[in-house]
Amino acid sequence: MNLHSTSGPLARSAMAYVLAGGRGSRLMELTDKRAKPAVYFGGKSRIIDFALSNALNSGIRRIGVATQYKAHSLIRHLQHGWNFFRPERNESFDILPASQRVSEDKWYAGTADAVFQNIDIIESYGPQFMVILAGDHIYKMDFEPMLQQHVEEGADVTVGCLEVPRSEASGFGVMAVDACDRIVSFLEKPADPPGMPGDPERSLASMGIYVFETNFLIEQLKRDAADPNSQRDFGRDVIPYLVEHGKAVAHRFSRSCVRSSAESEVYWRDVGTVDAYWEANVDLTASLPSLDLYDRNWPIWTYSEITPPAKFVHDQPGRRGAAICSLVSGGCIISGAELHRTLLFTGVRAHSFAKVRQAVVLPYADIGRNVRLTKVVVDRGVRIPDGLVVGEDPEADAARFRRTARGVCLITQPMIDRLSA
Ligand code: ADQ
Ligand code: ADP
Repeated sequence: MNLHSTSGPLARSAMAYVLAGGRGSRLMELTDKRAKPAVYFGGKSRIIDFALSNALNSGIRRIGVATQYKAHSLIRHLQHGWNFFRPERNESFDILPASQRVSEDKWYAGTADAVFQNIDIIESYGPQFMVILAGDHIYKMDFEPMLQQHVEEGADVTVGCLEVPRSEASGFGVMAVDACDRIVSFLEKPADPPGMPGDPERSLASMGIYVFETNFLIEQLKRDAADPNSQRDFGRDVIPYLVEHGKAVAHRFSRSCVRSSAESEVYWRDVGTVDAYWEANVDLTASLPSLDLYDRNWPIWTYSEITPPAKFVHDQPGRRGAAICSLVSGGCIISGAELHRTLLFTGVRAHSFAKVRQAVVLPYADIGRNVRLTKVVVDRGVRIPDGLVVGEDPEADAARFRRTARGVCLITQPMIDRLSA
């Protein structure tokens, strides 16, 4: 087939396949009940909404989401928020739980297997390209230029990549490229990651984003499945194989990948730890955050509950309902409480005389009277009892809550229940 004959945006003939099965165990109790892609982010969304919105905003109209670990909350969110695709317009949105489709006793072994087990569904739609995405990163990216590069280069696989400090690179697939950005080596999570030529303290890391021509991908997945030594993983098996035996090309994540945004730097975050999660959320309260959620040209689609507007009550000395440098979602009532650099998700209540600083408060939490919170993440629906103080005594915090090395406290309802037990 002559790929160059493809006309119009390539995204329209692509299917995005979002891998959303991993737990994200470094988020600790935040992922006790939900998979990482279902974790709330940014006041109104969940983490997976970023990858899905990127696909949609890029022009992709076929999407599959492979789920596995604790998928209930994720599946409910997808059903509520992402059910507007219409088959009569050649659109589709499929939730693909590991459901023993191929073999009776197996979940998805690795990320490649999570695609392999649904080959029949992919073939039934017949997309020309597959864009494989991870469902657990916060970023904005237009996939059309990546698809174009894939076709122009005649690549077997195109891998999205970005530069990271070498000290952090051992959590990634790390690659070396030639002068034309062809990948010449790929090491999955190397203990001692190689630096870049001319910049030894930085490494070129895979974003876990891959573009393939569909028929070629299916061929490779079948080959991989027949290899008894394979762990059935893109990063461990499929990509290293193609670097050695085929043509793998790096697509650099850069400003040109962010079609219509005024961001001064490219934004990509893993938010894989409580610290990173807290920081990325609190960063949004900055006067000019590096992630622009207000860009109407690149909306982050999500399921949003119908709520009344946020309400602020009381204006007396010591009892002002106020939020400074904060994000407050619909349905919140701030009654005589003061918020500073804080992000409230839907339906949070904050009661009189409470002082809340640098807090990320998930939906329907309730912050009692006289509570003082600093540097916290409060899980969904947690009822913080009157007078509780968190963030002022590291030892007391560590004994009662999940306190990180950077001094952020994660507060869940079982932790609160234990206080009075
Ligand atoms: P990791 O993110 O560590 O590295 P992995 O744990 O396989 O790789 O997760 C990739 C994505 O697939 C995640 O979104 C996860 O939720 C999902 N996933 C994991 N196992 C799954 C399964 N069995 N079924 C369905 N979904 C599953 C990868 C690459 C690295 C690259 C980093 C970038 O392997 O090379 O550098 O992503 O973050
Ligand atoms: P506190 O007394 O600690 O400030 P309350 O729970 O008593 O907190 O709530 C106080 C204020 O919040 C009420 O006086 C009212 O203004 C507002 N409020 C609470 N619930 C509602 C509601 N359902 N609709 C509108 N306003 C409400």
